[in-house]
Amino acid sequence: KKGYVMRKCCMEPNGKRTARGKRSWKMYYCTLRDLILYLHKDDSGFRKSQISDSIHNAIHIHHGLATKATDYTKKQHVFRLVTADQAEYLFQTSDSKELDSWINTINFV
Ligand code: I3P
Repeated sequence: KKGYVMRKCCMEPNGKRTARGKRSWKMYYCTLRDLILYLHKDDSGFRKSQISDSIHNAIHIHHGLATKATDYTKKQHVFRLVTADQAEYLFQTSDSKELDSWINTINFV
């Protein structure tokens, strides 16, 4: 699965709250491949110029869990992803269909 999403970092991979200044929403082109969510700057995806960024922003979803972020009311169509290493992210998708599709893909991949 692929597509544009907005992402907010909430917790770092150690379970510590993401620091002020690093908590803003950013747009990425997201690719799910081999249990890894790659966040690219744009849809040129795995092109050479982007590979280091893609790897730097990679999120391992094995033993992670995606759920609708019903407690987050500032934006619509948002899900929360908690990873095995206790990182936590919010992702905003374009509509409710995309929201369900991302959640199901991440949880049942
Ligand atoms: C964050 C940014 C986020 C905001 C977050 C801020 O500032 O304004 O949009 O989250 O609030 O810390 P920065 O860009 O300096 O990291 P919301 O959009 O959800 O309000 P938070 O610290 O309460 O998560």
